[in-house]
Amino acid sequence: MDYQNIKFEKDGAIAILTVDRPKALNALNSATFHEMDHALRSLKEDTRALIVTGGGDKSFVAGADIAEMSTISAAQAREFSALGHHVFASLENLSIPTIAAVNGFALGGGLELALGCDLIYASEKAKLGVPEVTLGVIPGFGGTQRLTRLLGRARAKEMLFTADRIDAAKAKEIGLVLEVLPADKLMEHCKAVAAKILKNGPLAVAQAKRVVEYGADQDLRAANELERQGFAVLFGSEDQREGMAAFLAKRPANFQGK
Ligand code: DAK
Repeated sequence: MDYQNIKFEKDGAIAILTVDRPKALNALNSATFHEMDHALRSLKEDTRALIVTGGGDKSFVAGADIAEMSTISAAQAREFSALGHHVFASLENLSIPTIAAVNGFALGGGLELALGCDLIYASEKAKLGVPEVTLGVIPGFGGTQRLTRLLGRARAKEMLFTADRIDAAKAKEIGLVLEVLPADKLMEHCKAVAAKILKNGPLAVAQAKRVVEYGADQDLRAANELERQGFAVLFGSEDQREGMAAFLAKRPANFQGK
């Protein structure tokens, strides 16, 4: 597929998906969602981490495309919402770690995109918010729920009700982003985090992601059962043998993801 709205590149084992419509501050229209869906489906086994960012120097993603949304019917809105939900769920369900490099505006659907990633890092220039109520709607791609799970009800409501655009420092203070970096160091930092993860057992990282994701929505007893299962499954892997043998032999582990 020839992409018009995204860039999809590889840097070793790291894939980089750039939403690239700088003229519209990388707003997400249906075509962009379809391209993202295609890109995520095309990921091969040699890709071990994914970084998502925005093209140009101003914006991560400034939301769903308001021009496209402005005239759609309720039925089309349901379709559009389903498409966004599908793409963000695909992102969330990837077994590899995903990192949002928030390089500028992350508003509405843009913040929802970042929330679909495992780790969020932001540039000092980033501005984050959910301004949907200023448009007479609410987030439609899972943002109300992911934001609440990440920040708790009160902070999520504050952001949703006020539509405030918060800066990166405030976003870090409330736990929305993990670290704030100078703009020109953001990608370097995200790649360094990915590289650190790549040294670890890929099956173990995937299990850690799975049990956190699925466990977070369950009670502690059920969630701990998930952990036990994940733990046990890894003892059937070559990586577990290799990781522990390497420790005992005082050498670095050579994980094969098997
Ligand atoms: N959609 C379409 N175009 C956008 C856009 C957006 N979200 N954001 C910016 N643009 C376009 C602008 O229209 C402008 O285009 P031209 O006029 O040059 O043709 C160009 O990008 C540059 O923007 P500005 O000239 O406005 O640039 P500024 O630096 O002055 O301002 C800004 C930057 C990010 C503060 C401003 O552009 C802005 O406020 N943008 C809108 C931010 C926003 O409200 N985002 C949330 C969108 S709502 C649902 C599904 C999804 C959703 C809800 C329901 N269902 C189906 C139920 C989600 C909704 C959203 O994400």
